[in-house]
Amino acid sequence: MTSHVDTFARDHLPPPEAQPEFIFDLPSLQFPPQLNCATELLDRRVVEGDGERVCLRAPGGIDWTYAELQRRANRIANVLVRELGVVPGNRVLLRGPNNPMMVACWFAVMKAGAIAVTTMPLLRAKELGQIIDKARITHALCEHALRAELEAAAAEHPVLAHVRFFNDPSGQGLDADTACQPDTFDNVATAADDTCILAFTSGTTGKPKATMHFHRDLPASAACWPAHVLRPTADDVFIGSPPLAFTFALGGLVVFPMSVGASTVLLEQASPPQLLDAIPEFGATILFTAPTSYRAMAEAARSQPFTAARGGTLRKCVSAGEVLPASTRALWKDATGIEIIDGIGATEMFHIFISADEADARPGATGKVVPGYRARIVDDEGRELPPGTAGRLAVKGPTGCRYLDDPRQADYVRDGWNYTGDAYVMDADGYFHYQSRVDDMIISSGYNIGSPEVEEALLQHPSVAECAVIGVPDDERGQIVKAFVVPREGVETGPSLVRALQDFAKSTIAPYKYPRAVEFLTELPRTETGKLQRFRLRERASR
Ligand code: 3UK
Repeated sequence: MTSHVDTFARDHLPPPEAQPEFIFDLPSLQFPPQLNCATELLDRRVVEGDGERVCLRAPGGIDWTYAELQRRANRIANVLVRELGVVPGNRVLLRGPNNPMMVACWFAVMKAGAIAVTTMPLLRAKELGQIIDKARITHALCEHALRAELEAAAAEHPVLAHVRFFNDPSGQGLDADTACQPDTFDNVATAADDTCILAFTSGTTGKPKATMHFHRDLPASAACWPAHVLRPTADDVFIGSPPLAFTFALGGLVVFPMSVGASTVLLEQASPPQLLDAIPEFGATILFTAPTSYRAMAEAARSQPFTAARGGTLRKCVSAGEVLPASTRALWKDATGIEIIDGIGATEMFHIFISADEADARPGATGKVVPGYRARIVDDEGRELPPGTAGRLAVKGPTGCRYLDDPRQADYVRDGWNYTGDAYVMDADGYFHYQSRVDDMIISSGYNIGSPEVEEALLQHPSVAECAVIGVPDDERGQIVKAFVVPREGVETGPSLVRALQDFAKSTIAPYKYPRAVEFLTELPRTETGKLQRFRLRERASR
C-alpha cells in the first residue's frame, strides 16, 4: 500500500511491539487505506466549493484563498518533483517564520508524498545539522532571510544536496522557479499510514528526538479535540504565536482551521504586544498561545483594553504547552470576559488529548479526556490508581508516539500506553489536575511538592509578574523549594520583599511548601515555544 519509494521512515519505525495501541472507535475515525492529508485539507475544500474563501492572511495585505494556496502548493510540488528530483518518502526540511509561503511549501511536500521536517527559525547551523543527520534530509526549502545558518549546515552535511530559497526580495530562487510550473499537480496516492511529518520534540535536554506522524494522524487529530471541544466554524479567523515547527501550531493554525474551511492569520512575529495589535486588525476570533503570553497580554490589556466588548472580535482562546495557572485564567477573563480553553498536548501525540471547553473549564484543572482518547493515572509499575491520587499520566487514542530509530521509545510507550512524563491527579468527576513533570516533583523533608502549586500561590501576589519554582539540594531536608521571581515593573526587590512573598505563600498554601529561597530575575529562561527551562534554573542554582 505504501507510496514511499524511499523507505527510510518505514524502515525506522519502532517495532510493532514497541508502538502504542491505536484506537479508532469514533465513527469519524474510520480512514481508507489510501489517504493524502493535502487532498483532505486543501484540494477537497476547493472541490467542495470553498476555493474563493480566504484561507491564509498575513500582514502586508496578503490574502490567499483556498484556490490560491492550492495553485501555489501545486507549483512548488512541481518544482520539488521535476527540478529537484524529490521522490515519495524523501525528507524535506522547511525553515522560515510563520508565513503563507511556509504553508504552501508544507502542502507541496505533502502532495509530493515526501516528509516535511519543519524547523524552528532560531535554530543555528549546529542544531540544523543534527536534524539533517538524524532525519537524513536531502532537500530543503528555506526563507531567504534565514539562509545563512542553513547554508552553513548544508556545507557540513552533504546529504542535504538540494536547497531552494523563497521570499527572495529580488524574485529569484523558488519564487522564480515556480513561475514556469503548471498550476496543477496530481497528489501522490500515499497510504494512510505513510509518514508525512517528522516533528522534533522541544526536549530540553539530551539528543533531539523525532516523532513520526502519518497522513491519517492529521485528520484523526482534527476529528477529536477540535470537533468536540474547540468546535470552530467556517467563519472563524484563527491567529496565534507558536512557530509552525511546533505541532501545537501545525494543528492550531493550519490543520484545524482548514479542516472546517476557516481562515488563519500567520504572523512572523507574535510577541504579546504584536498579538494584541493583530487581533483587532484581522478580526481574529480564535487565539492559540501559551500561558505566559496570556498573562503578559492581560497585563497590557489593563492599560490598553481591546476595543468593542472587552474581548473585541475574539470568541475562543486556547492555552497549551505549559500548565495554565488559575490566576492567569482569572486575569484573562477579567481583561476580556473570555474563559480560556486549556489543553494538554504533546509532540508525541500530535495535539491535545485532555481539555475542557469554556463552559466546562475548572480553574486549576486541565480538563477531561478528549473524545477519541483514553487517559488514566498509574503508579510506577503501571497499575491504575484511584481518583484523588497523584501518579503518572498514561494516554492512548488514534495518535501516539513513534520515535524515529530511538531507544527512548521504551520510556514513552509501555504496555500500549503513552507516558507523557507528567504527574497528574484525576478527581472523582474525571478532571485531570496537573502536578508537575514527573522528574520535577520536589521532595522536601519527605513531602512531595509540585512546583505549579507554589508558583500559583506566588503569582497571586501583586509584586509578582512571573515566577518559577524548583527544588534545590539541601543537606538537611534533601531538597528545599526555591522560587525565581520576575517582579512587576517598578517593584523594589530586596530582603523585605523576600519575606513578604514567603509569608504570603505560607498564608495561601500549606506552610511547609513555602519557598525557603527566593531569587529575583528580570526574565525566566524559555524555549522558542514558550516553555520554561527548569533545567537552566537548576544549573543556575547549583553554581
Ligand atoms: C506540557 C502541559 C500542563 C506537558 C503541545 C499542545 O506542549 C506541547 O508539546 P511538547 O512536546 O510538550 C509536551 C509537554 O508539555 N504541557 C503541554 N500542555 C500542557 N502541561 N498543562 C498543559 N495544558 O508536560 C506535556 O507532556 O512541546 C501542546 C498541542 C501540541 C503540542 N505539541
